Amino acid sequence: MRTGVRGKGSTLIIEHRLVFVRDEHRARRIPKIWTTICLKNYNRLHIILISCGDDTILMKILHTADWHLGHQLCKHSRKKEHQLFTHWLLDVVENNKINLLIISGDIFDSGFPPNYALAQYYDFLKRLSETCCHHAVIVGGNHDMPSTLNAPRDILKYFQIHVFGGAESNIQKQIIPIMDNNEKIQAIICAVPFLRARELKLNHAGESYSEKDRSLVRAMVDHYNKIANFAHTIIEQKGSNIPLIATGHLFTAGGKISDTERDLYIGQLKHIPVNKLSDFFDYIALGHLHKCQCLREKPPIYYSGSPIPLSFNESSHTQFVLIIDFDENKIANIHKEAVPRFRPLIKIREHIQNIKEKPEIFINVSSGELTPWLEIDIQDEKPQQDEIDSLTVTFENQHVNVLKISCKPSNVQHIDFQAQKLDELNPVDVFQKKCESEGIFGNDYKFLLSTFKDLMLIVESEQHDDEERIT
Ligand SMILES: [Mn+2]
Repeated sequence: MRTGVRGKGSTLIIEHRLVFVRDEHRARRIPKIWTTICLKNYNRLHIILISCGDDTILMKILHTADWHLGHQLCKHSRKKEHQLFTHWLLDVVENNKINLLIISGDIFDSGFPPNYALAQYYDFLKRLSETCCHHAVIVGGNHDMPSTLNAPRDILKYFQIHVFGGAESNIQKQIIPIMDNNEKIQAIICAVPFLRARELKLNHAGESYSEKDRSLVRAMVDHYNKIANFAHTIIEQKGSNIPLIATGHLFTAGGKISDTERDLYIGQLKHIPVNKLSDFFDYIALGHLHKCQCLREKPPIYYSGSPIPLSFNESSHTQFVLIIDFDENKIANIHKEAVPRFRPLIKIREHIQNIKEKPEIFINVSSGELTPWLEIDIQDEKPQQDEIDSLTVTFENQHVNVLKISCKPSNVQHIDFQAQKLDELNPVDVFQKKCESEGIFGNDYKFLLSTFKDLMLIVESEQHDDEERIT
């Protein structure tokens, strides 16, 4: 079909043609609309645009994880940053015509999130359902309480939002076909949340710590293989090449961790070797590590990382969400979309005298929408209290909020200059400080830390059981 718009001395010609393109195996011919726009100007022809139909890109997925809604940094709420992030994300969804959103765990920072965090989550899902993105798959992370995430799942299903707080007893329920407007399957998602020993029906009685870890890793790998085989059977029955995508919230061997995360993984063996994950999956969307990273190129396995830095140490790297384009059921492109830094987090490690002389050089950051937050790690032993107080005033005058000041531990004893409150520390930090004060280091410390983490898991799962009994 050809149309023309005639102007003074020039004509705009728009031509739509139906063409047939061979697929990559040259097995079938695919119809496409070929559009050409030309400007004929005093008999000279200028081609303005050639496009081969919007129908070539079948599906666009946005992969994100580790939002930690309800998180606090040194008792300061991250509500505003999360608000700006979710609004920005909705724009990204619209601008990129995303069809499917995947959130790979740690939606909330704790099992019992504050009401404002729940409101942010529901508000986001409501707004998402009003965009072009008609499907979402959300799985639980280690920070999420399965029952908290699962509570609204029956109603969310009506909005094509599929939620899996924990592993299902019938693994086939975790297989979600994503349908297009013509009820044709576009993709199959194997929704795997953070896997707990209890959900995998493991009985650790009489096993040593390392045996427990090994049997948990085996059970996790089995879970992925089982679900991949079920999904593969469905795809074979359909007789077509539907993309198969898995989610996960786990620690893989080879994953890069930040300084803050390193403490969490000392002595842990519960990481899955990447080569043990099934090749059936066209893409594996992971959460758990907060730094965006590619673990394997083919077939691709990615951690999206968290959208906001969850500690001052994590502020040194850029945060991303990932956009995966499928063309003819194959991955055509994986794009990292940088998340703006809504609030700069600055960490200064310096001698107090140097900071006092030129404070402005340390806070020379590109400004975000919100007041920057600052952590100062003074590289001197026992600085004067009035000097420390004056630092806070100096930075407050430059519109930077000082959240934390610590100083170099003395050689005699490891003491933070500013006494930290118990609720600023996580249980592992407290345990570490106790071991330090008792003079327990090296392998003894690693062994004790492993045992402590086992105890924490038992307490956590008992709390979860109690909570399930109540609901
Ligand atoms: Mn996390």
